[in-house]
Amino acid sequence: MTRYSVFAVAREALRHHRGWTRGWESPAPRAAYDAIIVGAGGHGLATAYYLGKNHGIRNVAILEKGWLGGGNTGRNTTIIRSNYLQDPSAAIYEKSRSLYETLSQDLNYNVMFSPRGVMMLAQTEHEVRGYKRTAHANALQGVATEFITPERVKELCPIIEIRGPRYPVLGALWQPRGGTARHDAVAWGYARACSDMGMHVIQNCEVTAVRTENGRVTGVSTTKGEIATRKLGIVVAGHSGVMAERAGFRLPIESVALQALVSEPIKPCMDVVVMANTVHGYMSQSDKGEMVIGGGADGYNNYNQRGSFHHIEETVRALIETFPIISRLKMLRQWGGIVDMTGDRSPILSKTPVEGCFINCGWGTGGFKAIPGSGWAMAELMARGESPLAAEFGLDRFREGRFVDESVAAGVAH
Ligand code: FAD
Ligand code: PYC
Repeated sequence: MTRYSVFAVAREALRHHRGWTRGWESPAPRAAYDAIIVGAGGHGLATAYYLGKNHGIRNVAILEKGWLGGGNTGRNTTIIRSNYLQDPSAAIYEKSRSLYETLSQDLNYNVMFSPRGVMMLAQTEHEVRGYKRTAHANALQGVATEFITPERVKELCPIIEIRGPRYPVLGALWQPRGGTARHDAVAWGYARACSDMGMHVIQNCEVTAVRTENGRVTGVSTTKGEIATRKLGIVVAGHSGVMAERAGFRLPIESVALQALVSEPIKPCMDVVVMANTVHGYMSQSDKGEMVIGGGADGYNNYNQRGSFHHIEETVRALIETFPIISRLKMLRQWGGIVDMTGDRSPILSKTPVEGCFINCGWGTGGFKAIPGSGWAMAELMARGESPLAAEFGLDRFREGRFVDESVAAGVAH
């Protein structure tokens, strides 16, 4: 390789990086696509990727009203785990976690998957019983988790005060292969892979209406014009109710802002992820050294994609009891994202009353971890009309009372 070509490679790498982080230019939409996905968050992009990779459907557009990953995918606290209670949940979340293990190689894009281990602290007898039950269920499902003692908690995370005055640590549900990944890289990696397959990722393109004829989808109206399709996937998280209304049906979904904040960077002090659901806070340390902290959802339904002051106080106050060393940390930023909540805290991956129109939503406070598995299942559902991973997550379960209750595993108070 000559000196010049080394520079050319470096220049190309830089251009590529910039392209995917800032100046990505959206192609003009075609008149028609074999499939359209609404929403370029992780779930929409992963759906498109597996439509192409697993089912050979590549004449696909992903339409995004804002920018790539600008919704919850770029706002979440990146916790990945599969320690759910019910069999259908364990199946889809564990499929997802296992796809994360090799996602960087698969996409040829470093998503910084870090299986550092996730622990959910038990700080009441009720939680001890609940988490032991989950550990037993996980053993039957083939998901590697265990219930560990307070002493083991301290060994794994020395900064935890296990003898707190109000809520001592009584044990924890530990998943050693749980962890984190870089959220925006997940969106960028899937988007680049979709684009490499010839798909169109089109930003600043809001879908304003769903067009139908005789109960069947025929296309969408967008801020960039009319586009025809006979297969439509709605994957818009906190705006699912709004989009469903535009398609002419209703969803059992509530939208609410979920809060998070991040501290100034400090030296490495914690190399696991800890969730403390009784006091309600969770924390991990980013590669830059910031403490990434999550709080609860706002106490009222809303579409306000922004932080709220009282959550900083509540969340930090709760966490200081369990992590006294953070008491003098300065907080740098806070934000919120609009999550889509179902009554049983499980997702919806489903056909809809409009033929050819499919919906993927209801991941609520916990869908980042599910992106690869959800995309895999949604693509199968759209391509073949059914998917074993999605079978129990249809809309009909709300009518038939077949709920998949995951209110404990959801992990976040709401
Ligand atoms: P999004 O990323 O929100 O993407 C939907 C996209 O649709 C958006 O980009 C939006 O602009 C677009 N859109 C909406 N309407 C239209 C329209 N009409 N036309 C075109 N585009 C449209 N999950 C975890 O597993 N672990 C965590 O630690 C975690 N922490 C969280 C912390 C916070 C603060 C928040 C807010 C969420 C957290 N979550 C977590 C949940 C997780 O972020 C979401 O479940 C997941 O990101 C949802 O992804 P998505 O692709 O469905 O949605
Ligand atoms: O689902 O693990 C999770 C989670 C953590 C914080 C928000 N959601």
